Amino acid sequence: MEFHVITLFPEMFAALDSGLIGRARQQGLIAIHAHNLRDHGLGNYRQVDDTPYGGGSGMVMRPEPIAAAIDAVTAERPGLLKILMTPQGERFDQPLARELAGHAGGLLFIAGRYEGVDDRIHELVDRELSIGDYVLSGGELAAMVVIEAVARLLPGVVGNPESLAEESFGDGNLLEYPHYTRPEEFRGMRVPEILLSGDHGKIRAWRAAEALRRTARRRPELVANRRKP
Ligand code: 9D3
Repeated sequence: MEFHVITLFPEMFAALDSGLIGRARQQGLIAIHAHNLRDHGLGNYRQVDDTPYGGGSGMVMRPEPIAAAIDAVTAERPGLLKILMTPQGERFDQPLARELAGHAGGLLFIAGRYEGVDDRIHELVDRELSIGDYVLSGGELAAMVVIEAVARLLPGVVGNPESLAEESFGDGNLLEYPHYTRPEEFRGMRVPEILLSGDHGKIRAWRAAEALRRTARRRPELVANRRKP
């Protein structure tokens, strides 16, 4: 799948050269292209922002450079789903990641800076997404979060498909059971005896109970909204 981003900071996307996503790029399973919005800036100063009509603090991104960048990217790739990253967008979650992973035509993200984009840009995009209720300096990190969450769901990106199926939010909507590895005792803390017992039926039941117990404690809303198996 192709991921495209329109941004004033294309160099930030080098962060996706590492790890699982970097390997998926090397293997040709995904491609990530960051397009510099400045290339479509206006005039000798390549202006991309301006003062808000009606007054107020901060700057607003002008619509023409964003529209020109969208047109340039989509001209050769008409199938891209256009996604504006904005604090006012729909909250991104795992079901939405799965939905976006099914969009074979690829994804185009618009990452804003300053106080936001001219409101008329909303007409040019298909979706608007937020990654959560906290203030970032721009949409770049948010776009990277979505790219990573979507890319891991694509065939071949995660080597062992079982680890995908077992992940939190992947099916039962609960947090994961606790994991342990060597040593059996670490700073006085023992690995739960049942995990050393070799009784896989009991282990499975213990893990299910632990997952439910810690989810109820830490994220009670996940238990309340649980999809029944
Ligand atoms: C001081 C102005 N802010 C009031 C809360 C508005 C504002 C505008 C632009 C706040 C943040 C931003 C930049 N953020 C994003 O572009 C963004 C974002 C975010 O900040 N949080 C969660 N998801 C996203 S997606 C894009």
